[in-house]
Amino acid sequence: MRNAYSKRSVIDGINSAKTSGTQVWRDNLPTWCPGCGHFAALHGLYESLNILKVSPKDTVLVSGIGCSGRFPFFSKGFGLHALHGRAIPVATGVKIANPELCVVVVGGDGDGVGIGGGHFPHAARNNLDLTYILLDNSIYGLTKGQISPTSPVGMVSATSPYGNIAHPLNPTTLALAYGATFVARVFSRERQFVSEIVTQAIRHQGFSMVHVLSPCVEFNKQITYTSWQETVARLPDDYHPDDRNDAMKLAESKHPIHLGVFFESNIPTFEEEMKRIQQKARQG
Ligand SMILES: Cc1ncc(C[n+]2csc(CCOP(=O)(O)OP(=O)(O)O)c2C)c(N)n1
Ligand code: SF4
Ligand SMILES: [Mg+2]
Repeated sequence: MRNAYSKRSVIDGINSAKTSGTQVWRDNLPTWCPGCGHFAALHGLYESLNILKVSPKDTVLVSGIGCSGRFPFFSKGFGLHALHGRAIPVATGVKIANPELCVVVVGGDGDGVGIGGGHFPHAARNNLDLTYILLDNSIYGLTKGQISPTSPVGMVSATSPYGNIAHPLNPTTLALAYGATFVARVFSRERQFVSEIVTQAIRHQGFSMVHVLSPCVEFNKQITYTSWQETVARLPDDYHPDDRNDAMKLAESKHPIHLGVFFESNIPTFEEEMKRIQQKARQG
């Protein structure tokens, strides 16, 4: 599998990125390991912002800590590298201070459903107009390979030499249960699809969550491009993402792991409600 990410293919990837029309978004070259799933997610985000014609001056990328947390360093626009697990509250402050900004939150599985797991439900239930890109590699990548809240039972890692005994959380079903108004899952091998779905997520008015299956090629030897490739499948063509219970059933499936938009609904955002209450208060 690693052969697919030879030095040549990395150079080809960089060259094709140079001609993809996303130059406006690129800053420093990513320092991730060659083949890391986070590359496709980053490029998918560049493409989405390009498609939506959002300018860097109107964009804020807020991240937590982790390999995933390095997004703001590799993108133009404003960026905040927050504390571990605290990207969502920081992004909440940014969005409330200036609702005109396009605010994208990026974090890992450890960051978002481990240490930061208490913030995710509240941003979702409040329907803040944020896009949350959750990069799930089922491991703590930056700290070199400890089990995370999405690691499967039995997984051997630096902190589980005899196999993980805790049951994994599923970020997609969590987002649905928390009341997120746009919930999707993608696989970082499919960059075009990543950018299509992230574009829809940013367009969505309200809290959108994109769960990205994003392999850590360095430290996770169990959850890999190959293992996911063998298990993923697009949602059925006739599926309509308008029923939370139907979405939950499909999002729970492990064979296959479905990809696509599970759920979307349009209700007032937190910012709209805040404006309404401010007007009411002014009227006395
Ligand atoms: C308060 C705090 N606790 C622990 C750490 C150490 N730490 C840094 S990144 C990380 C886990 C990152 O894993 P994940 O969020 O899955 O991101 P990945 O690196 O896999 O993309 C941990 C435990 C920290 N920086 N701050
Ligand atoms: S350690 Fe894993 S998550 Fe971090 S850059 Fe390398 S492959 Fe990616
Ligand atoms: Mg991780």
